[in-house]
Amino acid sequence: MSGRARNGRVVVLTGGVGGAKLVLGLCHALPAEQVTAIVNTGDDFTHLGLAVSPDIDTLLYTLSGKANAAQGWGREGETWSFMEALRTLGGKDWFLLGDGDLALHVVRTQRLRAGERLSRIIADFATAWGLGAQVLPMTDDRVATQLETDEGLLDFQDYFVRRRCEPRVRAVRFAGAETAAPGPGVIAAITDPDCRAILIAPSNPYLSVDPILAVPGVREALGQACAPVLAVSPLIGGKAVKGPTAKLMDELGVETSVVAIAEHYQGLLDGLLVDGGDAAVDLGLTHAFADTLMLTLGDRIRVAQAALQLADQVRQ
Ligand code: FO1
Repeated sequence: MSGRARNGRVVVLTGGVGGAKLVLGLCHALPAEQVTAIVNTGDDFTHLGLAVSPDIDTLLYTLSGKANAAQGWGREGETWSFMEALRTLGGKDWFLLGDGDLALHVVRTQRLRAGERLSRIIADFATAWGLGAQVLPMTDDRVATQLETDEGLLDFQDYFVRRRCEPRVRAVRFAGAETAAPGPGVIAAITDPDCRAILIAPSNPYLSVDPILAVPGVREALGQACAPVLAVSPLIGGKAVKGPTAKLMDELGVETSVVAIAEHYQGLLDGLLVDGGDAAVDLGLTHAFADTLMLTLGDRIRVAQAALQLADQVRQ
């Protein structure tokens, strides 16, 4: 492999909380300008008339040092006057919008209504907050993740936040995906000949990564990429760190194991970074082991470096 490629860009397909940790680690392991995050927008929805983009915002907050690390979403030091006032008026209060967070939604909504593209707006937010990394929405078109459940068809945030992932899921849909176009820069980033590695973040494969893969052209571009495609397993010792991954896998009739993760991404991957707790498995795929739990910044950098090392190994 050429030195040029080793120094090239790293592209990450990511959802919110877990993925943002890996992207932050990469921004410390490399010059942040070499990192491109292609972000799930299937969770986006309109709430109280405002356009909310949870995964993109989690990336923006995490990379700009504004994230509420304990919560995983929203801003550190947030205040909640808006929610308190909303409750006194009987407004919908199941989805918490902090006062500072609200600014992002208001500006995004106003600019979208004026006809601007989501990708342009997010690029401007990233510049305003001094981000080195590129944050690219998977699409500027509307793709809505929906869950077929025992309570009927639920929109993503209805299922995830309002119903706390309690309904049993039978299938996951990405409404609008068939006619969506990849966001500006998405295909170019994946097929860039100078790209060093394409990483699939340890985000929920079914809810956070699959919507990105459902955008026409993305899978094909991954198949044509010059760079190796690697995933970081979202499981640790056969369990999900946080969120509904294990419950969902169970409900979809998939064994909660790293083997199932490898099978899920079959045909896409050149390698898989697996947690050390999942060591005794035969994956039929190039893989490496690392402690993939990302509690501290040091952990995030370590996992990023382990993923890059595996990518460079696969390329040789
Ligand atoms: N997650 C929650 O569990 N409860 C909330 O009230 C909530 C509000 C919220 C507001 C803005 C935002 O950007 C994200 C928010 N999230 C909330 C997180 C989010 O809905 C999910 O974590 C993601 O969509 C899943 O990746």
